[in-house]
Amino acid sequence: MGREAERITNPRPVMAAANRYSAHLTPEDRIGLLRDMLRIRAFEDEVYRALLAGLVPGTTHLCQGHEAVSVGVAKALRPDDYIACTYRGHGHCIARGMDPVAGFAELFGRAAGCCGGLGGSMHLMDKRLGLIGAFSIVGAGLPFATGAAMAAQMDGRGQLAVAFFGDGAANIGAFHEALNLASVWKLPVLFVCENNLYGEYSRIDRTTPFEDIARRADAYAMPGAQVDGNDVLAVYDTAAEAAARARSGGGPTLIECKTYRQGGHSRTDPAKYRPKEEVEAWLKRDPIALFIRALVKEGTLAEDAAERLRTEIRDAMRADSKRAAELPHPAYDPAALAAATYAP
Ligand SMILES: Cc1ncc(C[n+]2csc(CCOP(=O)(O)OP(=O)(O)O)c2C)c(N)n1
Ligand SMILES: [Mg+2]
Repeated sequence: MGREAERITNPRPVMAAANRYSAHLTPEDRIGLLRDMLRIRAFEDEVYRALLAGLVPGTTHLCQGHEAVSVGVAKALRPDDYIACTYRGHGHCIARGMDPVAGFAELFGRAAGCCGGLGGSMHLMDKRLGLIGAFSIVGAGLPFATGAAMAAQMDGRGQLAVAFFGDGAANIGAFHEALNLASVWKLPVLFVCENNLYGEYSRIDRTTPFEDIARRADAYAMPGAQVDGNDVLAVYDTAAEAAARARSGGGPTLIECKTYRQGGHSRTDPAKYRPKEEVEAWLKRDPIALFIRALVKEGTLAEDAAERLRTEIRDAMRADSKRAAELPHPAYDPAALAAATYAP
């Protein structure tokens, strides 16, 4: 069998350990990854506090527990790459460099928000950062990322697009259409599934015939990678390899990151539908604690330095949130806005 025929009939899983891109990261790079994960955690913790204080109109979907996915993938990207994310997208935006004040202001409905305060928690975006959209319709970001990848291919400058989505989205038609087209046209796109085992309040085994979303790559003749989504270096290795392939014309990759949301689905959901043992097992694998332990063990970081960093970042995030809450609301006339929006 020729190599191409073998590739089509037997797409190889990309193993995170096969290419140790992370071996080339400097100690400063590694501390930077930790810092970014801590910033996402602190941002989300602060959003929760603000929600309880009545500062967030609408809903929120927080990502505590998913930080290694956002940060590991972001590290593999160039500044001119594109990202489409979901309603659980704060972490992707912070990892990409969004100013937390612009994020908080958006959530609080203030004019200085990244969308002028009119989008809210589920719609953080910033074209200057390549954040082309956050989608509250499950699966809707995949065709957008595929379209951006098509534009990138036509421009020929080696850019790529990333679509972040959940395990539930892998059962939506748009997932299949996007993967199919991206494979046929060899588009430079990374389909990054954050498999946290739940779609809203339903466990994956009630909605999906198998738990390994990466297996679906076979149906679209693309490599399917499966990675520990709580291991930031493993995520980076996998994303960097898929990015190199995409940039050199090798087409898309489906990357499944096994992870877990530490809180409920949205707002104040207590998530009582999850088995206690399952929650405890995943909390023991907190991605930030795991990485701190690894950094301390390899001698890159002293234990007390990690705690100091955590406190420093938390305090800075609190100050940013406080600042955002003092900013003005957009000066718009709701009647004029409605007329402009709904007029034929
Ligand atoms: C097309 C569509 N169907 C249903 C919903 C309601 N809904 C919102 S979030 C969600 C769960 C999606 O789960 P998953 O893709 O695993 O992402 P997660 O929330 O776990 O990050 C559902 C069904 C929706 N927003 N869009
Ligand atoms: Mg899910």
